[in-house]
Amino acid sequence: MPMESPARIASALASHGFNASREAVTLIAGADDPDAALALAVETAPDDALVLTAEHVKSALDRGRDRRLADPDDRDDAGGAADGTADTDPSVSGGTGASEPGDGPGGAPVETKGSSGFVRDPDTSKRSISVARDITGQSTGTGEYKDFVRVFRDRYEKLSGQLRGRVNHRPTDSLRASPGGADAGLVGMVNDVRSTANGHWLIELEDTKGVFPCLVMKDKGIADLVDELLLDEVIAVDGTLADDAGILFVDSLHFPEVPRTYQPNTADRHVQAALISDVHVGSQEFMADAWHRFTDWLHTEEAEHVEYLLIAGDMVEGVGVYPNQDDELDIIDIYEQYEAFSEYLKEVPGDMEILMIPGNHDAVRLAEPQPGFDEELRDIMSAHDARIHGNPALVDVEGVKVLMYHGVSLDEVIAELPEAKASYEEPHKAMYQLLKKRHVAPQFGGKTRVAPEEEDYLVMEEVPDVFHTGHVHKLGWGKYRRVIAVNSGCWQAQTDFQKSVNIDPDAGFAPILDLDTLSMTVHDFN
Ligand code: D5M
Ligand code: FE
Ligand code: ZN
Repeated sequence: MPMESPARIASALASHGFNASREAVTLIAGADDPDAALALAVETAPDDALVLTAEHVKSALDRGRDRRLADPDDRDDAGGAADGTADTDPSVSGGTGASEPGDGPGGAPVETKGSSGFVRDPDTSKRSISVARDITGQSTGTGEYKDFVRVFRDRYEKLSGQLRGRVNHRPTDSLRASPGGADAGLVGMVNDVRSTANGHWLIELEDTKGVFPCLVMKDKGIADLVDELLLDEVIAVDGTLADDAGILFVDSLHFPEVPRTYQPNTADRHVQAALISDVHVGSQEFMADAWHRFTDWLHTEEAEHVEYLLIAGDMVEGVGVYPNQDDELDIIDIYEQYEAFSEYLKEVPGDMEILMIPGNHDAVRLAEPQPGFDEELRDIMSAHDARIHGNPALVDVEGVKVLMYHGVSLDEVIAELPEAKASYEEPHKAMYQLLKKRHVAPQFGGKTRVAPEEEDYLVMEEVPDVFHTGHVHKLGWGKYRRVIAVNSGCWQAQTDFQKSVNIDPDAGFAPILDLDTLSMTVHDFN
């Protein structure tokens, strides 16, 4: 990779202990001899500077030029290429100059020109980013039975609140005491779904008073909806009680849903966010080159408005996540993995806001909601001052509500539902199901581990404007009732395990979201 690559420059500066501003990197990249410019900037920056600014670079380059003018013998170590001599610092990698064919041998003065003549200057005063709800620091659950009861009650309360208007709910105990043949509604948590010998469906719904059997006849035209049911989700049904009031014949079935009339929020100015996930640093399959191309691109004019980077989990490959994972590790120590990740993060322009949540490969508890990284890991990743939150997290970015969730439950949704409703090829459709159920991980006890907390953090109390997940390593996006669902792919090439089960990952893509229009473009860095 040529020395003038912004990612290389940022990482070289980082190795000298500097976090650099985007303009500083651009100035160095645009110098005729970026390597020399970098050395000069490092040499002349104040000892106590944590961030290398454009001012530092400019004054370093000015000094370098003055020195060159004053003392011709000194020219080689101060941007020597500017005078067209062939024997400038041979340590500059081969790409220098070759990637800027328009410059000609005479070159422009070193101090002003960015690569592609562009200097970024974001107006950071307009930025706003905050997290509404996050388990980090709030975890109280001890894993006792009563904690599970409490979290399920909370789930039921929150979601039944969303469903109450839909049916004329009566608690299961009062249903049982009702006259046979009466119309009745029930809001309940799905306890069991099974098909009967005659091809009908028996759904057991549970509320705080008990369990009640509900029968969906195969000719009712709602069998399609039964296909979508997951255990432990909360739904509402309407129908007629049997003569002995012992069972409810279902006429209609309702999910909590995103209202059809939902109008998403948008930002007040043209600004963009890159939504990525599953970086998997530490894996032999981590695609460093694609990552460099991505971070280089972030320094270009085309990415001028990309001011936020949201990462939905799996920063590192982790250790002991899956059987035999060690064979595919490039870095075997978990802390060293985070240190390496932190270095890659430093390639991202210094002025960008980064927010990240953990995934199942990260060094936090596996059960969801997952708290954000502990102090030790935060320290390791502190250079870029990234915001670290739990999984899931509801993030407000300039008014746009982005629900970030790593996505382990997607494996479950895809395994349980028919292919047309949820598949690895179209991960966004599995996300639509979660939006419909207003819960990021409805089914308990399967692939998704759930930690019982004071309340159910996994309920979508608010409708998000954007739902951002990862985990399945497939790129897919679409709109569900005006809500954008995007699964952002990964930065890890196919692993042996994935080969063995035919998972063909979408690696090296960066979905870019316009926060003012909520439109998406995907950039390919392969
Ligand atoms: O998981 C990436 C995807 O691959 C996700 O759909 C789970 C699946 N996966 C990967 N490795 C395994 C193993 N060993 N068993 C079961 N499922 C697996 P990620 O967790 O991001 O690596
Ligand atoms: Fe992953
Ligand atoms: Zn994952």
